[in-house]
Amino acid sequence: MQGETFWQRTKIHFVAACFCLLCGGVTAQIFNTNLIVNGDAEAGPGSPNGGLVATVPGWTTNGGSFAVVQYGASGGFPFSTDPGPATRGTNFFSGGPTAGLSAATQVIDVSAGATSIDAGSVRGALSGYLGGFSSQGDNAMLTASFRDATNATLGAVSIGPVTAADRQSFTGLLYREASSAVPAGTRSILVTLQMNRTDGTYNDGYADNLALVLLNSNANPRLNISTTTNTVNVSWPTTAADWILESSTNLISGWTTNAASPVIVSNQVIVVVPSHTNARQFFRLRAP
Ligand SMILES: [Ca+2]
Ligand SMILES: [Ca+2]
Repeated sequence: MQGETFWQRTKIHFVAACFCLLCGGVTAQIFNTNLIVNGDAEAGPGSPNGGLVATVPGWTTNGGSFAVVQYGASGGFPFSTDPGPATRGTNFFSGGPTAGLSAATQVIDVSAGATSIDAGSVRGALSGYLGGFSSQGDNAMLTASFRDATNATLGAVSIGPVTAADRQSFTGLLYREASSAVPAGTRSILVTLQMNRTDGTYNDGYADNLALVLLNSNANPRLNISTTTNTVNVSWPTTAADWILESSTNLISGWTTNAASPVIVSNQVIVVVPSHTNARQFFRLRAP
């Protein structure tokens, strides 16, 4: 229950019950948001045939033949209907036409979160879709390396590779996620996307929708509540838009995902709950 926020409501009046929630006084921009720039491969051009593109915004390509390719490109690439992200846009990352090993990196400055990181309250969640071509073993890996102020590596978290067996030899991309505590002393994170070729000439390691989100247990979103005659309006900041609202008639058990659909107004996620459905109801947010 630590770090969660609860609200208690009665038929007569509403009582704000806030437990275990502390504001850490940190810069919120680095928490609860995807820190990878252009993780979806949509910020620049995509090749219609698997070839190289002029630029890959946000990424530094480290040799190899790192490429951005359109779904459905000619030559045998994933289609928009193949396994992969539900929202996949136009492009994905690829190992490219010639190299056995292709890589791209980006460095994320997280020094603004130093206080919380050094207090040990921050976790890094890495996720993305990784894949390959048919029965070939070509694959992709994504690694986030936590580095101190001198760029020495303190730890890492990675996802992949997704094997041909994982894909049951279908062309496409599968979701993977992993998380790790961010070590005290971390000031930057080196993100490395690496594609490895095992078959043929083309490097068919594929990736899309890559995300690195830092979660700060000392800066969990706060729930707000307001009422009208017939409704209870529960809201929280859009910086935690992917958190899940749960409700129960008691604090001990019975927590279920609230069925009401959220709407976003300005910088708030709002869930409107019909009033007086229960004599007492509690709400909490669960991290995704
Ligand atoms: Ca994409
Ligand atoms: Ca290949």
